[in-house]
Amino acid sequence: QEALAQEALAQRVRRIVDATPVVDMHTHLYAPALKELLLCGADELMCFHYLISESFRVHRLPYDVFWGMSKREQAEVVWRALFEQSTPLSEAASGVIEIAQAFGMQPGRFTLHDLRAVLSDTPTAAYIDKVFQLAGVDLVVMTNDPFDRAERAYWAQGVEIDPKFRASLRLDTLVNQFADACQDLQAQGFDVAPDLSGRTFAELERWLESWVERTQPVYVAFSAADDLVYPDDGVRGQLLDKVLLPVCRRHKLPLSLMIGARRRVNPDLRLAGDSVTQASLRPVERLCADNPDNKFLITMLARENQHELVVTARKFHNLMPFGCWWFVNTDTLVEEITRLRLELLGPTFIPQHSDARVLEHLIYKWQRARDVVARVLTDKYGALVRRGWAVEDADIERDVRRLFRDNFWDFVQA
Ligand code: REL
Ligand code: ZN
Repeated sequence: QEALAQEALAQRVRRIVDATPVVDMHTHLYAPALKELLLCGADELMCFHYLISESFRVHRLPYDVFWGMSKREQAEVVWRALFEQSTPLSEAASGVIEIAQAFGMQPGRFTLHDLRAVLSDTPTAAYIDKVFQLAGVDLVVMTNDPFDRAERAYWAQGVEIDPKFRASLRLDTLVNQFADACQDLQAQGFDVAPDLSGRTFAELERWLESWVERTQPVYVAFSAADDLVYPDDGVRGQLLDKVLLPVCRRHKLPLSLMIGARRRVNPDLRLAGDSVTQASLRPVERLCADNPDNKFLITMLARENQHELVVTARKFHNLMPFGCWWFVNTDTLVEEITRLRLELLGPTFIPQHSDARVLEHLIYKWQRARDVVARVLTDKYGALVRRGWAVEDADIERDVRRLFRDNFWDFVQA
């Protein structure tokens, strides 16, 4: 009897979770107007840096040999290592199988050749729509870097951005490599100095305002390792207090911090060479406490930081925890983190973002997020029902909408 009731509940939750479109609040996808920056198709999927790093553990090629190959050849090397010489058991490798299945590939075995035939390597409008529809996503947030020359050139032309794509301003270069940023800004005619003297703050503000105006971002962001300090009278602290936080306040933009990425631990692996570190939550706590009129979206890369992040969110309503980022985006850890957040915050967090780098990633990343969210919610609703609290479809719909879209939009618009 009880098993039957639980099964019926699972089906209701699943139906609602599947029917609720997602707002994907952090991706590395680009609107089609930014041309070659939007990646899709089988070869790009194989050259995803998650798979590249996994493939090196199998093929063991010298780095320069691998990087010297064309994208097509690299894709073939990765395919051979992870799908022919190995069973695609990892999170990233099995994701490819899920994408193929969503595109109607015959069950059984397929080859890279078959995958190339089923997926498109040009992101036509129809193809983008198809992927969004298969993924159940209706809007994605891009990661827009004003210091990326290719990207900057498109924005300078006054591109028309497809409304399914929204911008976010990613300021890692400014905040983490200020000397480089300064050189670049000086070359663009801004009167800035590496020692922050003279008109630097006013000029940085003028620069940031121009990017807010141009891209209409939904938030401003940067990532850090374990070196974030706040309060801080160093360069980063002054940039925060005198430029980023005031501009965010003026435009009611959240500041998104992605904490715990230790960059270039193995530079030979390029994008795949970054690692993880635990970080202190104290700076986040101070940021939230000292800047009550700012809003902070926070994600942390280390599993060990997840509990403290959730506790900190209980203390500060201007903190919104989001996503299970990169190395914690695995079936086991997403489940653990989602339960933890639900148990300590109720449905007032953003459970997931895709971090998609290739368009088709949206499909498997969101299928998985939906699987976990449905499983955890079913469990929690089941316990409520057994304790005598009725759970209606309308309740489930409201909760799932919050988790998949409203918590993000309400926070951005607050
Ligand atoms: O936004 C970020 O900093 C990271 O998500 C990326 O650096 C990383 O390479 C990404 O692909 C991870 O999912
Ligand atoms: Zn990312």
